[in-house]
Amino acid sequence: MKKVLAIILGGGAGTRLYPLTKLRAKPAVPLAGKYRLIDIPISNCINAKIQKIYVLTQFNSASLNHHLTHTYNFGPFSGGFVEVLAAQQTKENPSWFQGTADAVRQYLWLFNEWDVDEYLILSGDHLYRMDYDDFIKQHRITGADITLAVVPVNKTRASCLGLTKINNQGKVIRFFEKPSENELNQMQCKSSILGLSKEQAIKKPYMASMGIYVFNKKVLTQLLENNPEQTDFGKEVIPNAAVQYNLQAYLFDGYWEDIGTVQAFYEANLALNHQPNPAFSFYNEQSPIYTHARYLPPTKVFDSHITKSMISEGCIIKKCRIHNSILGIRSRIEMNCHIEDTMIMGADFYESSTVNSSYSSPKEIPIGIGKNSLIKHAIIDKNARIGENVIILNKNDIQESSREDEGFYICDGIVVIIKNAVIQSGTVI
Ligand code: ADQ
Ligand code: ADP
Repeated sequence: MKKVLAIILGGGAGTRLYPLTKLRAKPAVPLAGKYRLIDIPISNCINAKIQKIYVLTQFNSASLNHHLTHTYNFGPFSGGFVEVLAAQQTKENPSWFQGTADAVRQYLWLFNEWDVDEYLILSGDHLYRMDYDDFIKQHRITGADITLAVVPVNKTRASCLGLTKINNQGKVIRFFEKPSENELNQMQCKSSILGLSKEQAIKKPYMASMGIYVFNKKVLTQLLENNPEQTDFGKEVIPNAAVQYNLQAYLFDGYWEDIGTVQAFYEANLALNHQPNPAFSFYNEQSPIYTHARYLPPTKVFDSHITKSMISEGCIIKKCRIHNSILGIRSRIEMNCHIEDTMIMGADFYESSTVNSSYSSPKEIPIGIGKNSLIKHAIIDKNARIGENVIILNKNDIQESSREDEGFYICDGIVVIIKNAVIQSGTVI
């Protein structure tokens, strides 16, 4: 795997995950209480012994750099690295990345300096565990120019993804990005071709692209240099490559979720609490998910009732009821709170005890959740200061609302309290 260079697409403008991307690049969005989105593809790479990793992002946020430099150190003799490449203006390219393929094209000069055989192109906002080693081995065995990972899906999911039509040899002969109803009818596959069982093939007759590709180095270079007008892999590069090149499909049959929208992100996080077998598990010693090792103290819980929840390190929880929720690192929950179906991302630091004991002025609301508060169906971003007796449950059942100056948004009916926001005592949302 020394001959593979991984390129992670870290996100465009970040609008679909806004306001979680207000103060950070998408790859740095916290996940499951103690991880960041970027930890998923990077861990999959490390577990497959791929150690040359670039992350392409639209803006180079401090939290992303901080996280990567403090987390991924391969040592001086391994040749491994994780580096962020942000979109930059040059004479030739006066604009930001125009799309996924354009993002890769703008740094092709750098990628081509590496003596590698393949580029592994990955998305930065997916939750899955995949053996890239097996993926690349299949690419080499079949002698493909490009291999794309595909998952079987049903009709509902199919229209939001790129769909493939595969022949008996596993070759992709057509590709439609997010097909219309008409196009969808032409894209049903005999899914059993790639080794799916008959029942699965009937339930999920479409083979969707996961937006994950292995390209032979020369092929990607030709495709991007010869077609400068093509700026997106799914919309342009892959559909055209299916006509000209040997494009193979690699079947992935595990859990895979694109968590690039607020709703998908919220649901995938809370699904981690599912019992007995959550669809995705962080408890896998063979292929662990890595993150920043923080040396935080154990969580302290006093007289609380906590069910079906994940509590990260360094939290302080007093006399509360918590159900189906995730508490991120350094979360602080004061007395008599009731928290349900909620993701609390925690805090980047601890405050001194003087701040914590004082509620005398609005500025002094401490980080965390103040006493007697009720929070349901919400995301509370890092370092938020929620006062006492606050109620957050989307009382008017609003689907979308932007109240940034009041410290929150409502996205798909989920209240999202912005990072560093201050919510005054007694507020009802
Ligand atoms: P989408 O997810 O809709 O479809 P896109 O929005 O282009 O495609 O995002 C792909 C990945 O690239 C995401 O991780 C995104 O954050 C990142 N990205 C987007 N624009 C970027 C930019 N300008 N710079 C850097 N990174 C950027 C794609 C495929 C479909 C496939 C789905 C699977 O096009 O065929 O089915 O992924 O989720
Ligand atoms: P994480 O634990 O989320 O991986 P860190 O705890 O290392 O990250 O810090 C996250 C960010 O918070 C860093 O950018 C750091 O500089 C910032 N930070 C740490 N302590 C404080 C503080 N007391 N006040 C403000 N920002 C802080």
